[in-house]
Amino acid sequence: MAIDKTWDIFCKIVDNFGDIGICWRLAKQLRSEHQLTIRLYIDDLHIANQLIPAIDTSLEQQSIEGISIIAWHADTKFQPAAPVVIESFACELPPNYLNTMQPSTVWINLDYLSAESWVDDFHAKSSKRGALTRHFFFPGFTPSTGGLLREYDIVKEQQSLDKAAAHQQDFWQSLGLAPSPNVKVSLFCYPHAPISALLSAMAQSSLPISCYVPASSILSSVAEFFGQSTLQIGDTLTKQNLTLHVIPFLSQSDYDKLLGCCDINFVRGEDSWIRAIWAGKPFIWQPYLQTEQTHIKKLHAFLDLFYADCAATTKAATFNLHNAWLSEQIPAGIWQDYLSQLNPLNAYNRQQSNALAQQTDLSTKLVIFSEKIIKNIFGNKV
Ligand code: TRH
Repeated sequence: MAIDKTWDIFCKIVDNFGDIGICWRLAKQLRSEHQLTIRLYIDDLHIANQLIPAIDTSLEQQSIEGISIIAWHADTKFQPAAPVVIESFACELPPNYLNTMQPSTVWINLDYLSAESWVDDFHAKSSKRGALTRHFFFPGFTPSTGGLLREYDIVKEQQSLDKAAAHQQDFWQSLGLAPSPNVKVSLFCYPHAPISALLSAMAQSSLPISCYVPASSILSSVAEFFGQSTLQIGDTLTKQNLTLHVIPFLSQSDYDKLLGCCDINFVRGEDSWIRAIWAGKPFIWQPYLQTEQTHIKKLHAFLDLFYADCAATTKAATFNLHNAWLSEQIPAGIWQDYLSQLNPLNAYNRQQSNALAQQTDLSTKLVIFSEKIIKNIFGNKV
């Protein structure tokens, strides 16, 4: 029996860029590293366009970087389901597509990432829906989960960027900036974070800080801190020991470079969080706000797992800054303590990045998982 290596991925953009950010990376990796044919259904091409600038929002179907991108709306005429279907983040497959699925279709719900211990038990469970079976695939940090989204060479690339001053210089120049000798901080966060308190702590730092802010919904808070009504891409502002640069919203690969070129990365949600891990630099993660303090549980589960073997002083400085970032205040002392731990944190995060990169990555696990199910159904006929 010939194997059809087509996979369908469904992406519903709830808000922000995480859903499409993850689906786009996954689609590209499944194609380039696993030679699969990918049809990516996206429900909001306009938001996707900000992350994938090559998208023509007027087209129903188009091919970008070898991925077939299809507009998903109420009138979409679906082709028969591919042998493997990824429903990202429980986005609910449309009924007229579900009708084309067979009992043998491998239907995988790709869930959100969490470091909580329950993930190990829930990963790879399944439930029946009529004649169909829906499998629950949970990304995670331990070998018994679905793993982390990681391209084959990303860690190596980030580490060589770290050693190559000339490549870093090229990157800064591409943004119209000179390389800075200061402590370099990238800032990507939700608008409810205590942004003004952080900038104020940076301004009072004992070390000079260069902060890089990709254009996003936080610019009005940043403008307010500097007493401006608006900010433009390309603006540079200074206050005491802080110099802040407003940079464009970058391509995903340039954003990776920004993370690799900075000394501290403030990241959020899911995808930028994972990228900060692969950058191997100290980072502060702001989880996506959820009800019932779920995001705080998620943050603490991650900090406990990731920093389990970290020296007590370094760990305390890291936990304190994360907790302050979730609150309304960042006392200057907490920021200063964190700065004093940059060297040990750098070494520790690099080591953790290397250790996690030894585990099988999420796309490979998805492929192994689906092949196993197909073998169970068809036996040696495939
Ligand atoms: O945008 P987010 O807040 O996405 C969130 C989370 O994924 C959350 O879990 C989910 O529930 C919610 O969406 C719906 O943060 P995240 O996940 O980091 O996604 C941002 C994407 O934007 C990521 O792919 C990196 C990318 N990015 C760039 O490409 N260029 C940039 O300049 C920046 C700042 C980000």
